[in-house]
Amino acid sequence: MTKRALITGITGQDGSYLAEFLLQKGYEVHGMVRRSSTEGFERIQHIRDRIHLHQADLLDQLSLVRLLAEVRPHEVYNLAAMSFVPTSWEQPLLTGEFTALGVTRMLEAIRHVDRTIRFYQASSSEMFGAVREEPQNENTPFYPRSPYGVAKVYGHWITVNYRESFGIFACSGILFNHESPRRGKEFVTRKVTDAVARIKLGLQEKLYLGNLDAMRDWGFAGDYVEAMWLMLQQPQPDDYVVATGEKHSVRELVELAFDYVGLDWKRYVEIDPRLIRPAEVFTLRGDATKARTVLGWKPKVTFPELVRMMVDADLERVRREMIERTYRPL
Ligand code: NDP
Ligand code: GDR
Repeated sequence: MTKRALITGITGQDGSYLAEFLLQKGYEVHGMVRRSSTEGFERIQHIRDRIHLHQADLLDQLSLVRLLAEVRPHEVYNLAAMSFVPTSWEQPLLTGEFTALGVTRMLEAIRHVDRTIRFYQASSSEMFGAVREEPQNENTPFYPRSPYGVAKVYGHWITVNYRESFGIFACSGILFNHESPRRGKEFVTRKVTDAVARIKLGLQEKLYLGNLDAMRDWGFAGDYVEAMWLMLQQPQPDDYVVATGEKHSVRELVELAFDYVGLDWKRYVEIDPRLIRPAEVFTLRGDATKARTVLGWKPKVTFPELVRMMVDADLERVRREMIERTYRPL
């Protein structure tokens, strides 16, 4: 029997990698997209003819009920969210509606349409925020530091609650930062690798950053989507931390990326105080022992490999764009 999966947030970084992964596993892949006057399907363009896209919205309860009734998925991966932390201070209510209450809407749809659907919730290490314990595991208390983090804590607990209240196979994956050449350019890793490529090729002079001392546990997105899938294949639903167990500072990231192309970062990087957050998450490092022992999951790409992969991809893309601009017909 062909398994059907529904992915919300399929146009995002993780959604695109997960869609590829599930196609490889032989799934029929459905994606939920919100209506926009300009379609943003770049990350899934290459698999566009192999997936099924449906319009619905996490803000619209009935649209979710209709979608589940139509697709009848075996698995739902809820990846859609307002995922950029600084924007959550600018739009705290929308962040709550979407990133927090949106989870309840999807769980309600499952409860009413088909309780046998397996559900994955994209929870985040941002829920740990300012907690002092390190490394953080599934039992570490939450101390979120942004409206985004607070919304994710709600999403996490409502997932646990629907599992305990209604017996829904609902899992919360507490994923630490994961990056790739498909990462949005507003996130620090991609902002750095894009700037390194543009500076190297003479298109940019400076890179403005915020807190260089912030430390994160950075992994590769392609590795992390496998953990999402593994969670839904277990005999029992549960929650898992997914991380590399290593942390690095933004300064190390910058140094590594500039070094790789033979540039001295100190000549190009400036601090812009406007990029310092109202409340910072200074350091995060995950303990993925449970994912390793129960799911048999482990990360494959190391931090230096990840940075080099992203710089290489940005160099190639920027070069291609330069050639396209030069040879564009008049
Ligand atoms: P992206 O920002 O790349 O993708 C987010 C997706 O959600 C996009 O498909 C986007 O659709 C949709 N979306 C965003 N904002 C809204 C909104 N206001 N209304 C409707 N749809 C919206 O995120 P990632 O792929 O990196 O992350 C996937 C999920 O995992 C998110 O829930 C994120 O919070 C969570 N997460 C991510 C981590 C990471 O390091 N990447 C770590 C831990 C958790 P559209 O194309 O229409 O904008
Ligand atoms: P984060 O990722 O907030 O951890 O959330 P981001 O890459 O935005 O920031 C990481 C750290 O870098 C510091 N920083 C900067 N960040 C950005 N974006 N731009 C800068 O110029 C800059 N300078 C320094 C930040 O202060 C921060 O400490 C990501 C998102 O994907 C969330 O959706 C996800 O839940 C978490 O990772 C885990």
